[in-house]
Amino acid sequence: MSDAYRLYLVTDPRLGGDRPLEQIVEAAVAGGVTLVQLRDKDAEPAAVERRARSLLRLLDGTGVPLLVNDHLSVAQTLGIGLHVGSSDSPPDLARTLLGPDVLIGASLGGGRAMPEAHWEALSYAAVGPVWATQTKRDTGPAVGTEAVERVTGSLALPVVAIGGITPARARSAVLAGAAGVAVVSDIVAAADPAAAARELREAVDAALAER
Ligand code: TZP
Ligand code: MG
Repeated sequence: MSDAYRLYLVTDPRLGGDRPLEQIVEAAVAGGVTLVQLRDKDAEPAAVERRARSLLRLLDGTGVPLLVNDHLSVAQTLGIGLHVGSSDSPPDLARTLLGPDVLIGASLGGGRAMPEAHWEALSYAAVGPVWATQTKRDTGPAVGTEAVERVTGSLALPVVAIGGITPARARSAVLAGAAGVAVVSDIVAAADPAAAARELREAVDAALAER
């Protein structure tokens, strides 16, 4: 199951230039992305739901699951996974409403105090920013691969490293214990998102084989 976390694409509508998001996601999946999160901080729920439906059509038959950031109601309507930050819906509520079969993840910085019921509700934890990032403004300082090591050592959950990921850093993150990496700009802003994804995926696969 933790193979699903090898290369996690997190979308950002501001970074793709004038290319439709669907085009970038399709290319990235062809390049080896294993999970997709629809993340659009500015869109209304109805617009997020429309986008999610369009991505679901595109992902149909690929085996790549779609998660939505923040919007529990959209996840519920579409029966898809959910990623929550510290100020979003609590994971245990999300699990109760979404059921046992979808992926639910949460963001952690270097560590996050959460009631046990929240941890138990999660499918994975995202740790970051591991390296500095321009993509997310309201984030804490870079936590480094030490944080990945610490969290993977203390949590019985797959850990995904996020923040400033490049192929070389993907290797370091996996060697520190991550099940995979979550990437925004290295794929979404790339001139060739399929090639960017392929390079990241090769780095993750090679590091996992080395571990
Ligand atoms: N959460 C922590 S860092 C980050 C998020 C959503 C953004 C990562 O973006 P990039 O472009 O891969 O550094
Ligand atoms: Mg959030």
